[in-house]
Amino acid sequence: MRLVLLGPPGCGKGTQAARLCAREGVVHLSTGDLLRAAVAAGTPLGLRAKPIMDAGKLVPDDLVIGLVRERLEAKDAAKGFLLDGFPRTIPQADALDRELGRDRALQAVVYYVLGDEEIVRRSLGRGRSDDTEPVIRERLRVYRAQTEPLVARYRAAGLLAEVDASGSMDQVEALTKAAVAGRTGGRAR
Ligand code: B4P
Repeated sequence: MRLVLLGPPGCGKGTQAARLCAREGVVHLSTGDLLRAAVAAGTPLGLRAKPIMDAGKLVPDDLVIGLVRERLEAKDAAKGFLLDGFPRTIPQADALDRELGRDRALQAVVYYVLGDEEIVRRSLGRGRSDDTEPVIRERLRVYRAQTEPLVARYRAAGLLAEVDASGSMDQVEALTKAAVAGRTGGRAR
């Protein structure tokens, strides 16, 4: 299984990624989780990332690309991976294509569709320090400008599997499972 989960911030990518990885036993690579861990540990990367994340902006591409490259080159990622929250920009997508090459090319990009008001509602309920309403709305603005162009790119590549993210967690999980199985020939590996 070599997947990307794409969608607006707060649509539930992280929630579904955790469920999929637990079921399939593949590496779950969440750039948001890696960055929050760096912030909590007070590393140089974390110190740079914190004010950017708190403002609802994207951390610079070179920092995030370095994190992902290191993780994808680890041995356990050879049997499969699920990228949650990466790529988020065109340069990140270009770097990912270069890193994977033809041998490990992506099998599918699951694209979660959810309206802004439900995103605001869910994110406020999450209670993270970067989840105030102005920051959530800024993240949505940044998403439209910098991440949404990836939808057309992956659609043109025949990789996009669209999933309605408005239902319950279990409903979205069932839709995700069906979308992924269709792309990977039955079993999602
Ligand atoms: P992320 O950690 O990726 O988080 P997110 O996009 O905000 O949320 P996600 O979509 O995973 O939603 P979740 O499951 O939590 O990014 C955080 C920040 O890190 C970014 O703003 C950025 O600054 C930085 N960053 C990360 N990756 C980067 C990159 N590649 N480049 C640059 N910067 C980067 O779900 C949200 C809430 O909804 C939860 O409370 C959940 O319980 C609930 N929920 C989920 N599914 C639900 C459902 N079906 N019904 C009801 N509630 C649901």
